[in-house]
Amino acid sequence: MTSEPPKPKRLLLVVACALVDADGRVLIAQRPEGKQLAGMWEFPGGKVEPGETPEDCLVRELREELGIETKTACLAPLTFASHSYDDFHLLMPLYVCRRFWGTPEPKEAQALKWVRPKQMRDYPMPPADAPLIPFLIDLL
Ligand code: 9L3
Ligand code: MG
Repeated sequence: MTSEPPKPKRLLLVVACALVDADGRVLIAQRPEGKQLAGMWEFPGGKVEPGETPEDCLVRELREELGIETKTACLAPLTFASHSYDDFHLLMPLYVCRRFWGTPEPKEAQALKWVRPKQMRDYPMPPADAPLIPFLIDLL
């Protein structure tokens, strides 16, 4: 009997952002109840929609989720997360943003926290986000 080859997984492109304040702290957001990975702390961001660049997507997501404005030129790519979930493979570039307008507010019922990169280890993060912490520790 021959076994079936593994089914190719759907590829999901999500973009995330390390928003950095004047003090070198980074904003993390807690995924709300009812969502996948509820309760975990993540870098804000979301799925790239058809026709969007990753930078366009982040400008939109930061506006929708946090009510802040930034510009694509204020987003610097830092590294790339890649994680295989059971049903899809997630590719997630991480950008750093130090210049934005407004004060982040939880527009989607998520809790928000400004933390130093080393403190992030105390917060449960999704498996795609956790490996990004050392990059922020080195950068900041
Ligand atoms: N995800 C992981 N880390 C992040 C973000 C923004 C998203 N920093 C994962 C969680 C979901 C998927 O990407 O599996 C889609 O995210 P959302 O649209 O549910 O926020
Ligand atoms: Mg999101």
